[in-house]
Amino acid sequence: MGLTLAQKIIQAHLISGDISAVGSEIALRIDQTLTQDATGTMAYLEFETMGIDRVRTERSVAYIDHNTLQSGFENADDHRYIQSVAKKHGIYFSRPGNGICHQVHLERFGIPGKTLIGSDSHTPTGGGIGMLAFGAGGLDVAVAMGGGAYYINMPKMYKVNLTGKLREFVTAKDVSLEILRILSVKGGVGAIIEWGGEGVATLSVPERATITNMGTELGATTSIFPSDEVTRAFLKAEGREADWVALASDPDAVYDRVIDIDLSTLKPLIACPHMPDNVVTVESLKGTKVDQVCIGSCTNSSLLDMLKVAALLKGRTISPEVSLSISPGSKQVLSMLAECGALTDILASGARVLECACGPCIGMGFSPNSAGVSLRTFNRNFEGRSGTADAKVYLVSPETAVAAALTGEITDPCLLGHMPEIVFPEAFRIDDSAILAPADPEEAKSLEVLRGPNIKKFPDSVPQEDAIRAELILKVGDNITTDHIMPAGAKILPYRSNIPHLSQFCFGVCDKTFPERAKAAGQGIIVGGINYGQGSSREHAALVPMYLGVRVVITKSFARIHVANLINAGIMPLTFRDPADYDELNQGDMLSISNVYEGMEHGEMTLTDETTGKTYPLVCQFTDRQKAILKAGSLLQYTKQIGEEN
Ligand code: MIC
Ligand code: SF4
Repeated sequence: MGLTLAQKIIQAHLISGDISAVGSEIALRIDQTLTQDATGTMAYLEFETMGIDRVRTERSVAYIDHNTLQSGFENADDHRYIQSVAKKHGIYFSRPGNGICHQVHLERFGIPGKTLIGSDSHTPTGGGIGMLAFGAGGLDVAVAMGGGAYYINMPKMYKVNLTGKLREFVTAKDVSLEILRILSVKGGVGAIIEWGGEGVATLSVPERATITNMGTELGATTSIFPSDEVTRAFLKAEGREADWVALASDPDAVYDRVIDIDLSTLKPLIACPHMPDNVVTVESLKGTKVDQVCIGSCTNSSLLDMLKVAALLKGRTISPEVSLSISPGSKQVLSMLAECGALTDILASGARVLECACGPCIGMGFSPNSAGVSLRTFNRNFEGRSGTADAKVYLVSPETAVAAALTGEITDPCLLGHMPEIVFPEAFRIDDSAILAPADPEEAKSLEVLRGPNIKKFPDSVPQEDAIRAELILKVGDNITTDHIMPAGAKILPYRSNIPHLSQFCFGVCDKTFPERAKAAGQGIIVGGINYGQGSSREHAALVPMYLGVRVVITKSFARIHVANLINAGIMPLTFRDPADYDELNQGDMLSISNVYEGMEHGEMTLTDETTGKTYPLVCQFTDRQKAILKAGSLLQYTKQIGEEN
């Protein structure tokens, strides 16, 4: 039986496990890692605790892209810390302003067939050039930098079979929104999505990267495209043709599910507030008044996207009612826009050009007006993420974004006439001056790591005991995102290395009293619905609840990266055997679980609600490694224990 492309790369990197046993734990050798600043500080603090001098990967890169406002000393200190730690330990450092991690990694470092993990959930962007790239918690990235394996459950294999060719004004973003419409934000859970079929050859690398990037919103483990002549041309334009290899699945590869999409039948689509899968046609919302339009983010900030935007804006002026921001994805993109004059066309239209960074996507400025309607080419429109609690954020393609910026209302971009022809350059402008190489091992020994006062000690974790008795301190519904659990934004992001300060904002979107109540309770249990912890990879969504005394989270189901982060932080994730039991529990109830260790072995525990006297079966499927991590209190403690034993 033939193998899928992902199975081939997994096979070539397999340290332990069985690729034919779907759902079982496998361990992978990791070739490359990336971090960004919002998760990076914590990841490097964790790496330092492991006491390893130099990274053991083929390539590790630290990017500064999320938190570039430097509204106080905190960001600047974190950046200096990351720069110094990178130099000392063999990690490349991409300076603030050089671009968004996923865009720059694709341009300068990604290699087809290699494995990559990144402390950012959109790391699967690398799948656009045939990398097997996963988003992970900071601690998992720290372990991989130290040469340790990356553990996942062997995913199912889905294939999206593309036929036809996109029509004018229908884009890769619309393909992403179409698959979200079909599968929903939990439809990819436990699966790797491979894009194949004759339609693949019609998509450029940036378009493929838009699609693999948004595979994250499906909850997929990752997404991947084959590496073909299109990939080769892209790498050649980056001066890296030598990194190219041809990669494809075997013709007789077997998939668990095949979804057919005929590209020629798609229409411009739009995701409505507040979920990326809330998708309808642009046409169906035509005439809706728009206050703000933002173009950029790791999903849609490539040179191709920006050239299209510039061509559509050329000679036109945006509506006086709309504020338009454009953030090119990298210094390469911005300088090429400047060189060919496209930047002038963008500026002449009335747009505001922002730094090459995440910016508004993570709520770093550009929050909409009260109850404002914001059309964004981003990948997430979770409630409150923009920084304005009552804003209505819609996700669209760059073309649809321009149409709204020009007319002041949601408009089908097809009404803009014809798409001007875009001449795509054969060679990109290569300038790596903002990527700093690490010191050589000899020089590194004498280098000092620079720490600012905002960097607080990593919080102590507590080993899971054999019996738990704690109050149900918070009950939440379905699809709770890590943006709900640990919000980001301009006011909070500077404190990503300061867990005590961050903790004041935990679950602020759902219940502002949570941090105080959790502290007062001493220890607590959270109950949630389906797909708990979807979205960002931020391990802060586990570390902060851990700091606030959360010992157990019981849900109907969890998102993949978050469940790993909970275990890494020593919080036990459990699920209801019967999802209907969720309805029986009330916030404030006193809950208990006894015989925890025995339950871990049998995969089942019993929850007693002492307030009502009722009992409920809970399910747990921990591997031996996960049980050991929970008993040790955290992955860090466990790694230390193993180190001491060896
Ligand atoms: C996001 O898009 O939510 C982020 C910010 O990039 C996160 C990482 C973080 O919270 O730092 C992600 O996607 O993992
Ligand atoms: Fe940055 Fe937004 Fe991409 Fe996250 S989704 S990496 S915040 S651009």
